[in-house]
Amino acid sequence: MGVSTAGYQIEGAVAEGGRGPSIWDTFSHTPGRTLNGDTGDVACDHYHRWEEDLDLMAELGVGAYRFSVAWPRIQPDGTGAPNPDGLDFYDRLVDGLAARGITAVPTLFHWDLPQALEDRDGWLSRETALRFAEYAGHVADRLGDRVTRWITLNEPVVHMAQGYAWGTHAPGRTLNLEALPVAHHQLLGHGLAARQLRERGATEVMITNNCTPVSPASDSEVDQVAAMLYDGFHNRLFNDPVLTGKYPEFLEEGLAPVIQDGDLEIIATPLDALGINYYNPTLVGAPTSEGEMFDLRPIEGVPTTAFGWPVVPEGLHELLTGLKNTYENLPPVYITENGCSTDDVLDDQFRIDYLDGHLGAVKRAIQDGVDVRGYFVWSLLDNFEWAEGYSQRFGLVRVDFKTLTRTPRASFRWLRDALR
Ligand code: IFM
Repeated sequence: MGVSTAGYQIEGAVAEGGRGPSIWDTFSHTPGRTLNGDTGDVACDHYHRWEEDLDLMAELGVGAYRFSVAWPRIQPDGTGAPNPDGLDFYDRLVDGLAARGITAVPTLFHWDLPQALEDRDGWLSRETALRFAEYAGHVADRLGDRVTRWITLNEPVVHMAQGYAWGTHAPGRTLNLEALPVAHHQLLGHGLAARQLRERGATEVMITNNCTPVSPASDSEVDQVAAMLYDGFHNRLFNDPVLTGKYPEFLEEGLAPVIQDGDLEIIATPLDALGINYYNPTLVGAPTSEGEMFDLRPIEGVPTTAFGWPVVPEGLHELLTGLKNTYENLPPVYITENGCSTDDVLDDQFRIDYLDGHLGAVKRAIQDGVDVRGYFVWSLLDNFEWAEGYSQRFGLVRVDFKTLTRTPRASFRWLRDALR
């Protein structure tokens, strides 16, 4: 059991320790991009308060901490020699975790691409995949003597869709289907980085995919086709190539221009585990307007989180057993994120019920034969929720964003007691 966070969402200190600008600095400082113009400039100030945050984890009693390394701290321009101050920060963090008996599980890319790389076309360019592998090597050179479990990318589907197709996240491009190369280049970066990590002693390398079980809104053929397309773009575009070395057939033509010989072998470098982020299932119907491929429908009759996301614990059981049935060679699975946003309250019974329900779903999946090795709550702290700024509170621990005071919620005590 662990907790999960991400660099830009909690660290702050964007101009300290030699850090270079990331696409999220640029995006969040562009008027109109984030709710209330919120930025990650200070966030939870974890960069300075990391010891307090590690103490909270120790009190909670978790065995693992999934955090992300900010690429712009390690390579301010996205290339070249690593910045020692940046590496030092994560070095101290890893030592601090070890001192508290907590396993470090770093994610190497959680969306904060160095702006200098975006200026050279970001993940639309194959070059970024090569740079990512180089960066992974630098981080593993420093941390690989203590870290053996690594995550390459976080939710490449969200980065592609929101960042490059729809423009609702950094870098804010609106390329629609022209964003497809971003999928391939991220996956290539994953495969290349996995090899760098292995060469440096990593024993558990995984990618974290955001997955959702997809259902058609009705039995009609048009709804079923729409659901198949959505499943293809959201789930299979990222799971198939890493687990089977092939893209879904209907996407092969669109991806062909950027695929080079040998790429799929690199992408399918065997995984030691698959990271899954699950939040909710998706109900899909046929498009209602021209130019669309599908229409996402509300799921009626279930509670919704503060974000408006439907709460369906059974969806996690369905997802896990579905993965096992689909992929013969499914490696062990970690739930690398699961959690909910709630109102700004300390007595968050809603979160307790959410976590309890989802842990029950994981237990049933294990009983049904899925090899689930771990579960990370999203998130330890309230944090910068991307385009939604500070409006969505996901933390077991409340953060007062004026004073930066941390206050454990009822869910923190519930989990602590359960873990004891
Ligand atoms: O906050 C995000 C996280 O960065 C990626 N997965 C989903 C979370 C909640 O939206």
